[in-house]
Formats: sequence, C-alpha cells, structure tokens
Amino acid sequence: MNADEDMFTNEDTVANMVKLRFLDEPSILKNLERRYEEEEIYTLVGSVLVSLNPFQKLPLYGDKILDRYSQASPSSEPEQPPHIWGLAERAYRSLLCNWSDQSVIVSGESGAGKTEATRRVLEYFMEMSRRRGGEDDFAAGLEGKIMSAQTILEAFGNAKTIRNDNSSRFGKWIEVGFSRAGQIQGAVIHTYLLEKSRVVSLEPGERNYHIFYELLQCAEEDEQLQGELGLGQVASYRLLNEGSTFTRDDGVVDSDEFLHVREALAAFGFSEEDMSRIWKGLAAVLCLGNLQFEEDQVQTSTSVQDGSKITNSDTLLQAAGLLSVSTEDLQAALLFRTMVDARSEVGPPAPLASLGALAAFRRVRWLPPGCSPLGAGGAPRLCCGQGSWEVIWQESGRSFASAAAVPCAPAGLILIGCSEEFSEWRTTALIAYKLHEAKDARDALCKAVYSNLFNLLVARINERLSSAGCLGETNRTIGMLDIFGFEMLQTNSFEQLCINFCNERLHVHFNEECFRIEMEEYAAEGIAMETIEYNDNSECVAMLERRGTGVFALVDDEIRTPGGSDANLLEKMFGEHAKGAYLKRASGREGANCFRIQHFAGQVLYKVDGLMDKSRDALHADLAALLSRSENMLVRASPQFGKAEGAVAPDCRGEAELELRGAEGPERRPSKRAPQPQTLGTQFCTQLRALIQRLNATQPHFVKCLKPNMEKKGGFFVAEEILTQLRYTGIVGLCKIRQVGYPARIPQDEFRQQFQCLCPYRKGTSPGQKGRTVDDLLAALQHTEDLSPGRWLRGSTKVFMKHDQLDSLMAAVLAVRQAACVRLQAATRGHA
Ligand code: AD9
Ligand code: MG
Repeated sequence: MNADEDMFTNEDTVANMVKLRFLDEPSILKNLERRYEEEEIYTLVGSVLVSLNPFQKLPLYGDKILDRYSQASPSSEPEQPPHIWGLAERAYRSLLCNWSDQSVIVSGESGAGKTEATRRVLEYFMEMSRRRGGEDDFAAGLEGKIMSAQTILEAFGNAKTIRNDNSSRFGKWIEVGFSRAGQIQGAVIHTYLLEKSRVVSLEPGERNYHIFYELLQCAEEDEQLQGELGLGQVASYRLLNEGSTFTRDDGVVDSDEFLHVREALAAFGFSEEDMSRIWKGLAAVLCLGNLQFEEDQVQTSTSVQDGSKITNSDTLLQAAGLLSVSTEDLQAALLFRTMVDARSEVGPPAPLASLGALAAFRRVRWLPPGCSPLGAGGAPRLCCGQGSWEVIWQESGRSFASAAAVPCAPAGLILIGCSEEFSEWRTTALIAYKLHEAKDARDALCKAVYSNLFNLLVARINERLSSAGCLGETNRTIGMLDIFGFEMLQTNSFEQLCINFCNERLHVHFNEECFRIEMEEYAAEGIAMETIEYNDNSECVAMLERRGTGVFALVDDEIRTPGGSDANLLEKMFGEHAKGAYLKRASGREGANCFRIQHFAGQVLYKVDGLMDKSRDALHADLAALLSRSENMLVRASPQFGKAEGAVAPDCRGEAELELRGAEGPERRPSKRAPQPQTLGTQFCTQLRALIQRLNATQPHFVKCLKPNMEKKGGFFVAEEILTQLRYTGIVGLCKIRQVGYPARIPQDEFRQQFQCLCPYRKGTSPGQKGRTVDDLLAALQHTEDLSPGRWLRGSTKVFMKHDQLDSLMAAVLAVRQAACVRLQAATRGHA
C-alpha cells in the first residue's frame, strides 16, 4: 500500500490535494471538510493555496508561527502545514532569489476571506521588511502607512452587506516595491469600480459605507463636530435608513473605528482642516439625500414648464452650506439643466455688449490680460468641455484656448464656432427637470461628491506611499490583487457585467498559468501527454471585450448613436453574438429586456435596462460645474481624480462635438480641455487590460478563498456550497490536471546528483564517473524497483515524476545516507 492510500483509508487528510489517491469531487470535499473540522483552514493543490473562512478567531497567526514560515528553508517547507504565510514567504523568497516581480492573486466570493488573506500577506511582507530594516525610518514609516491606507480604504470603500459585514465594494491591486535587501520601498494602490449606487440606494439588511455611521456615532459625542456639521440621528437620513440596518454584527464599534480613521488620515498628512472638509463633504451627501421634491409648474425666461420644486428648503440651505456653494446655484442645478439649442437661428446681437454681459455674469476673467475680444486676431469663442465652458480665441491668425476654464454655462446666448464677423450664434435654454429627473439629479450629485472624495483619498494615499522610483528599475515588486468575486444576483446589471467580466478574464489568466503552461512544458520536453480537458473560457472573454463588436463596444456604440435605446442595444447584441455559444436571448418568461451570458462559473441573466446609462455614468455639465464652484477644495476635487471612475463626466458630448467643429487645431496654452469622457465600460476594460499585462509580467501565487456557509457561522461546513465554489474557482479542474500530470520535475543533472547513490556501480567504475548517463541511472533504478512503471517520465532535459514517486526516492536516499552514517560510526569505533 502506498503512502497516499494509507492516508486515504485511515481517514486522515492530506495537506496537498495532489496527493489524494482519488481526485474526484467527493474526495476533495471530504478532505477539505475533515481538515476544516480540525481547524486546518489552509490546504494546497500543487502550489495553489485553498483557504476556508473559519468565521472565528483561530490561533494561526502569532509571532512564533510567523517565525516558522520565515525561517523555513525551501527543503523543509513541505513539512510546514499549508499557510497563507507559507505562500507569502514563497513570493518573497522568489522575489529575492530570482529578482523578479511577483503577484499574489486572491479570489473567491463575497465573504470568503479575500481581504483578510491580503491583509495577512501584507502583514508578512511588512514584518520581513522590518526585520531587515534596522534603523531605516523611511521604511518603518511606510510600513505603518500601508496599514493606515487599509483603514482609510475600508472605512470609505467597505460596507455591511447580507453576505459580509465588512464587504469591500471596490477591487484593489496593491503593488509593493522592495529593495534588493528585501525592504519595502514604497507602494501604489489601484482601485477598481467603487460601487457608487450604494451611496443612494440600499437593499434590506445592508448598510451604506462604514464612514457615514462612524462619523455620525462620533458626532453624537463630539459637540464641536456636531456644531460644525449639524448632523441628526442615523435613522433620520434616507441614505442610511433604507436598509433598516444601522449596526455591524462583527463586533467592530463605529465610533472606535472613526478614531482609527482620523489617525490614519493624519498619517497621510491630512490636517484638521482637511478632515473637517471631508466630514462636511460626507454630511453634505447625507443632507442632499434628504432633499424632497414635488411636481410644480415653473417659469423660465422663455416658457412655463412642467417641472418640480424642493419642499424642504431648510435642508437645501444646510446642504448648500456643507457643499460650500450658493443655495441658488444648488437649487438651480437640481431643478434645471442648460441646453444648447442647436436649431435656433438667432441673428448676431451686438457682440461686445453680449460678451461683456457674459463675463460679468460669471465674474471670471475669461480672456488673458492684454487680449481684447475684438483684438487683431479675431473673436473669442465659448466651448463646452468637461463640465465647464472655455473660451477659444485667435491671435495673429493662431487659435488659443483659455488658461482658466469658465466654470458655468450661461443661460442665454452662447457664441460658438464664430468667425471674425460673429455670424454663428446659438441660444441656450433652461429645461426644467420632471420630478423623477430632479431626484435623479440629486442622487447623481450625491454619488459624484462621494466618489470624488474616495478617488481623492486614493490619490493622496498614493502620493504619500510612493516615492520617486519606488517601483522602478532598481526595485522589484509584489502585487496583491483583492478583487470582487463572481456575482449571480436576482437582478444583474452593468455592475455584475463588469465584475463577472473581470472574473472571466482572471480565470483565463489562471487557466493559462496552470493548464496551458503545464501542457506546454510537457510538449517542450517532448512528452506526449493526453490532452487534458479544461474549461477554456477565452472565447467568452473575447465576446465581451473584442474591439468593435464585443459586448462592451456595442454598449459604447449605442451610447454614441443618436436616439440610441436599450432595446436597440439588445438587438445589436443578439445580431452579433446570438449565433455563438455564449450570449443568448432570455426566455419570454424571464423578460424581453434580458439576455443571458454563459460564464465559466455559470449562466447569468442580465437586464439591459439602464446598462447604457450606467456605463455613460454621466453627471450633467450643470452639476459638474456646480461642484467645480464649491469653496470646499475636497468637494471641488479635480475630475482628474475621477479618471478611474469617470466621476465628473459631463453629459454634453453631442453639444461639445457640435461646438468644437469650428475650432480647427487650436493651439492650447496650456491645453485645458480634457479628452472626450470615456464610458465607464471602456475605462474598466482598459484598466483590466493593463492589470492583466502587469500580471503577465509577474510570477503568480494563487489563493482561492472559499466560504463554507452563507450564515457566516464558525465551524459550519456546507458541502454543496463548497462544491459550487470549487467548480467555479477552477480547483476541481486544477486537481485533475495535477493528478493526470507529473508535478515533480527535476533537471537531469540534478537528478543524477541526487539519486545516483541509490544504484550499485558496476565493478571498476567510480561513483563520480562521468560516463554514466541519466538513462543508465533510470534503467538501474527501474531494475532495483526504486522507480515504478507509470509513475515517472523522461523528458528531454528533466525527469518528471508523480509526487509519491519522488517521496519514495527521497525516502530511499535518506535510508542510504543513514546506513552510510551507521557504517562510518562503526568504522570510527573500530579504529578507536
Ligand atoms: V468581499 O468580496 O470584500 O464582500 P472578502 O473580502 O472575501 O469579501 P473578508 O476577507 O472581508 O471577505 O472576510 C469576511 C469575514 O470573514 C471577515 O470580516 C472575518 O470576520 C472572517 N474571516 C475571513 N478570513 C478569516 C480568517 N482567516 N480568520 C478568521 C476570518 N476570520
Ligand atoms: Mg473584501
């Protein structure tokens, strides 16, 4: 009976599942379940670490345990039980020994333990850095700051959901730079797709972002803060009470956490004043969320329209105060939008008077000193750019753009595409928002303020964590990816499409690493292996991301199409992809507005409604302009912080294009006009491509987190739940390829050195004799039955073996050495 069989029949467990004799689903499940019962939450499949959430504190992470992993030599490593720190050590050692970039890729569903695992890995690197750091204050400061960054990101980017009390509502990739001495030199954090919709709507049992509750709980006991912000009870805010859940169940006290956030912000150089601006921004969001509207007939300078009005003017006043904008401006931006009327034909009014009036209206200098509107070069022109209006003028036959953008759209006449004679004019009109539009504008403003704040915090964190060149040529990096797991909800929309696309793409990367590379290695060694079937999902990824015809490209295309609609988009998708295997029409029962995608992890039904709006992620120019006029610099946050999220993207592309047509090749001084806003879908695809490119340039270390039960209960293992996750995380497939394959690979020279002691030499030859080939040795080892048929293969440069074959050879070597030792001792005694 071999060792594995022994383990299996003794109802023992194996720490590395490739050693299981039967690698079928029941055996994998049983192994994991038994280990879970024994509080062994970590198990390996080859080098991939499987981590089961214990939902309880286990004595797995003390200093002594860390020492065990940090001091383990590569040869003693297999004796250490699998552990997240074992994986961290492998990445760290690889970085230092091979001097190459590494990545730790953590995946799993919500609440499976990804963020905890990432935290442990970071903790390990920081400890290693500290141990090698001596008196280096800079590095010591960085280590503390990396932890502070986690505190800030979790407060602003995590929330209680049904599935996890501390659910990360954004994806993150943290890249840490190390010196040759193994010390941390800096870090950069990239964030992906903060869930903005949470700011304005909550499911039952869920909370908004932690920071709101932390702030409110602290303000209750802090008179000064209360006085500044004038906050009420948690339950009095619509944005917080929709989920009817106000507390966390995981024992974390919101007011304590607030103090940690303050300390962490201070560590990143936020002054008391800055913090006060942040709290005001948050209080403003809460206040805005409480604004109430009702239908109303409204009068503009040109017409009477069906619009709406705000019914709680005291809240409006408070919100404007907290946002540091004028009450009139806020009210106007929430009730009206300015529209350029492309069809109007208005004759040229007196140019000087009109331009002068516009300038006065906006109280900004819209021409640079010394340049008059009617200067020798020609006349100025107003253009709609990213949330603001700018002036283009000509001087000596050359075009220039204004250095300072004019921050608001004037209601009235706008001069566009003008020639020297001022012959082209368009009018703008104020359009009143209908009731639901006004509510949408309010919610859009809440989301924009919050996501701007989040992006700004990430930007500041990165500014302080990364020093020049910290991730550059002289250092190497370890990146850690903690990203949202696959989602299959009752109603799936744009967010799920992005999340599932991301998982689909990462699964391709995992497949490539584990399967294709494995097969390629056999091929390169001239070994014919039976093709191993695996769930290759790269076609599904191509269908989603292909330029021009991919699902995301079709969404963009429909957004750009005048009169584009959800229904048209659906037809475009079916026209392009329904003949393939991955996108199908939903059945009539499921709804005509739905489509299905066959993801690697299962079929998901998506609703097309709102897909375009969510990807467009537009904040109307008037609202963007309102924020840009705030006196609170954190609310005013530059759109550049919004790049990742497309935060301030004016809904005026058509108008901007129209108006820019006349501005041929203006030379910018400096250029202030931002490029055309990208859709959120395109931004995400670009980000993901960059991430994959980065991952491809690293040596990966995978952690697959599993959630043993949905009740978040300690010690409770639900086999069906685990089985589903085993399938879609690719663990079952991975086990199979490992079992079919030959995981131990030893270069031939090394093999000869290691194992030639096992073979008797022919008379007249010496052990070191060069003439002995690996084939001679292999033949001899077969003869002595140290090598068993079917447990090994000879490649062109390596010898491939099953794990049990390697184990038995190693055991034989050990026995030979021990025997030699005994002989030596006996001989020494004989001499004496
Ligand atoms: V989400 O996709 O962000 O919603 P994660 O990140 O996968 O999710 P998280 O790491 O937040 O899950 O873990 C959820 C909870 O499980 C934690 O708050 C802990 O209470 C618990 N957990 C996870 N891992 C461990 C562990 N190794 N030991 C003890 C753990 N508790
Ligand atoms: Mg998380």
